[in-house]
Amino acid sequence: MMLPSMANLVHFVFLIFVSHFLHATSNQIKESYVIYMGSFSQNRNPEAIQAAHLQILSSVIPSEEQERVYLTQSYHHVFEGFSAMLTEKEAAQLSGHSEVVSVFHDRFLQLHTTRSWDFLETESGLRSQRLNRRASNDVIIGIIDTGIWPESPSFNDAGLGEVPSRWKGVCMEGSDFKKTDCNRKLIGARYYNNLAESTQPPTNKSQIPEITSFGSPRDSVGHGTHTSSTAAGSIVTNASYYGLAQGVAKGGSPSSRIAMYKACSLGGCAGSTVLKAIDDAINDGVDIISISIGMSSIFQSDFLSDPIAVGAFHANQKGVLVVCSGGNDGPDPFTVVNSAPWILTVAASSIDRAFQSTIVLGNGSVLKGSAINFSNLSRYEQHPLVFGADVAAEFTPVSEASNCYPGSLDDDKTAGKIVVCVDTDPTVSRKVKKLVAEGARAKGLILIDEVEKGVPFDSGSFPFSQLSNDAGAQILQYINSTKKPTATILPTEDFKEFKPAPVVAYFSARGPGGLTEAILKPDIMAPGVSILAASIPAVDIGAVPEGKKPSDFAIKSGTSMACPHVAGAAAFVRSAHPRWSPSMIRSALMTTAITVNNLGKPLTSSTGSDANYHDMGAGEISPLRALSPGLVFETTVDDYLHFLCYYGYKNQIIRKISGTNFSCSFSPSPQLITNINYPSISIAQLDSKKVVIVSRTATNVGPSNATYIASVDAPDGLMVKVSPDRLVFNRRGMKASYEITFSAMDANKGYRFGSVMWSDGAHVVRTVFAVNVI
Ligand SMILES: *[C@@H]1O[C@H](CO)[C@@H](O)[C@H](O)[C@H]1NC(C)=O
Ligand SMILES: *[C@@H]1O[C@H](CO)[C@@H](O)[C@H](O)[C@H]1NC(C)=O
Ligand SMILES: *[C@@H]1O[C@H](CO)[C@@H](O)[C@H](O)[C@H]1NC(C)=O
Ligand SMILES: *[C@@H]1O[C@H](CO)[C@@H](O)[C@H](O)[C@H]1NC(C)=O
Ligand SMILES: *[C@@H]1O[C@H](CO)[C@@H](O)[C@H](O)[C@H]1NC(C)=O
Ligand SMILES: *[C@@H]1O[C@H](CO)[C@@H](O)[C@H](O)[C@H]1NC(C)=O
Ligand SMILES: *[C@@H]1O[C@H](CO)[C@@H](O)[C@H](O)[C@H]1NC(C)=O
Ligand SMILES: CC(=O)N[C@H]1CO[C@H](CO)[C@@H](O)[C@@H]1O
Repeated sequence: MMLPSMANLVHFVFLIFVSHFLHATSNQIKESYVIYMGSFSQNRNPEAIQAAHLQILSSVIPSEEQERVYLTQSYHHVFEGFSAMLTEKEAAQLSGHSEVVSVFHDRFLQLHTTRSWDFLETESGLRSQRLNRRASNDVIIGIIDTGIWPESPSFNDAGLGEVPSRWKGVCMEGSDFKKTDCNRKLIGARYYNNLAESTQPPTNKSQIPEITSFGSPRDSVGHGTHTSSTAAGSIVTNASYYGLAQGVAKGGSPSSRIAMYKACSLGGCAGSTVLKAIDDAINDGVDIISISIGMSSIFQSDFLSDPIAVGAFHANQKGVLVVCSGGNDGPDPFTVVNSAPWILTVAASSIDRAFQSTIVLGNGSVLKGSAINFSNLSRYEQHPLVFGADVAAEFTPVSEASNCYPGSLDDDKTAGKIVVCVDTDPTVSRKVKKLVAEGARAKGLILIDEVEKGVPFDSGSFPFSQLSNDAGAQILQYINSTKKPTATILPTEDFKEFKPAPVVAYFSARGPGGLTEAILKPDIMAPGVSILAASIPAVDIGAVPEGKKPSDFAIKSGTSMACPHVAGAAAFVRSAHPRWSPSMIRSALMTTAITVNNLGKPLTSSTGSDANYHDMGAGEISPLRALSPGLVFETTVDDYLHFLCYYGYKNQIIRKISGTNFSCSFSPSPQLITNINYPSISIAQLDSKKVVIVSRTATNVGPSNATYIASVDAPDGLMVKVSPDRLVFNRRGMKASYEITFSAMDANKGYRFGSVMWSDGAHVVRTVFAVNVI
């Protein structure tokens, strides 16, 4: 027998020690888990359900730790489940329980403006004519977000009728929020205790734990106030951000009601809390739920371990449309989140408003930068100009100083000067660069950053402007060409009717979806760059220009801002068609979306290349056109159950989720997902030697007698044939089916994009497709 060497022995002992240690800790660390138990089927009261859940929970928790038998959240309105603090082992035990569908880590979800603490936005792309239409004011939009600032003029209820009698929601009070803060616009407000705050079990063990809430529905972040007013804010004339973007501010559906579910704080939102908010919102009676939050695209989990996907499924089953932001992790492919087929997933675009801040160089050159700043510098006074690399602090790499890296600038050399920095290191955000320049007592900052230039940054009163690479090269050349370079940065001006617009925002998350490529995601695009909407009064020093009152409005960017535009548009469509199902509304918005910009050219992404359907979904929303789509593609709950089946979930699980006797008619097969009656088409794999046949069923929602003729827009080498290519309807509500045959004889490999259009002369019904040729 060979003796282990001393070193090996030590290593061996060490490993035993470490694995013991890891074993022990992984069995002791308690983390928050969500235990999802499917549809609410039995006629039990909440107390009985909670008691049953506590019993299940106590079956896995050792008797000496019974104080942990405590539900941090309890779901018992529309679906069943709870969240609790568990060890990994206990969680695994619960996932084997016969009544449990899934057990998942209670992850923190992000507000989809995470990159937009840097960002800004403009005015709603929804045009004004439609306000003149007589719209029902019975549509209720539930917003799951950071709370609301009820005093904002956007939430005044002038002209609104009584709160719809079916409304079952509440207006929860807090130390700084009274029942009277709700009105006929803001009809409900709930808040939830955060994960971190709810980990303390109750002291009295014999009590059925009652979740004691504290806090307030009031927004202390600004995000929820902004999204709420974008979705359904009342009309506010002469709104502006310190004079910028001046005009009428209003939500996508100014006649709709708002209910706020404050599940998030500045740091994000616990998934368990978001799930609770969805359960409450459905039960309260909302028609549409707007969620501008999601998982990071890196941590996407499967549909049944994603609280938004789970909650949205049940919402859809109850006739509630759920609209979600697709995330800000673009422009790489596979970054879109909230991509379940029962969610309306939103991408972000720019609008036709630009914020420019002019730079005047000492030699007389004028450069157009992009920024929102309230610079007090004047055209007539020049300031010394330096490149960051030339004013590096001692022992600092020049590359760091050229990027305005924290600590990289020599204060003595930057004080009183305008500093120029580049953006070759993406780890340092614009916000940080601005703080670095400000901290180094610079007079202003000029940033050379081609990519983020399209999303103007709000630097408050610090003079700031952002240049393209070309203009940046010119300014660096100028600095080199003269002994005493100088410049000034003028305050921002906004330009309307900026062209081209809309343009896909570079940050907007892209398809295809990471979980399945057989559903085309995102679904649709809406304004999400530099959007003006209500906010909380600014609290940061420096954010308020000297001598001004804090603004009631703010300019923000992100798919967070795009999502409530679509929620508002959906409410608008619903107010005209109260009986339409969520999928009919989604179809109407998607098949009527616009794919050309205000120059009459195909929509582009921020790099200038043509945008494809993985960038923008079906295109930019057009709420007015969505009112009369002609035909719609209805996606039923049964379709979604088949989706789960094709995706690979077991019958038994699907029955629990749906609360029905559903039975899969086919074995799991990702290809079959393409056949779900969705208003767009995605083929995950098209073998160039084979054909794929996709079927769709259209429902006539236009005039009774209508004949639609098909036309196809297909890329070179891709054969697309529609059969029949003529659909005849003779009544409203009538359905007609057709097949589309795809074959890729000569098409290049990779994703190819196109569309099928049905037209009756008055309506054009556009179904976009993405086909992956292999
Ligand atoms: C615990 O709660 C029960 C039921 O509400 C009550 O009867 C009992 O007095 C409480 N015990 C303590 C220690 O507060
Ligand atoms: C509109 O707002 C601007 C700045 O906020 C103010 O100077 C102006 O007087 C206002 N105009 C009207 C008609 O209220
Ligand atoms: C601009 O504002 C700064 C402080 O915010 C002040 O020190 C400076 O004097 C102002 N300059 C002009 C020209 O008003
Ligand atoms: C400026 O001059 C330096 C040295 O003379 C040179 O390395 C650099 O490339 C020049 N930069 C530009 C933008 O011309
Ligand atoms: C200022 O300098 C830049 C860089 O050398 C040059 O491109 C530009 O033409 C100059 N402008 C004027 C008005 O001379
Ligand atoms: C499921 O099927 C059983 C037996 O066929 C029936 O008794 C039960 O009511 C059905 N349940 C539902 C939800 O349809
Ligand atoms: C539709 O066409 C049928 C004949 O095909 C006719 O009888 C009917 O009146 C028409 N309906 C309308 C509303 O025009
Ligand atoms: C607060 C402030 O200075 N706003 C200015 C921003 O820029 C516009 C256009 O130059 C001015 O009109 C505003 O006064």
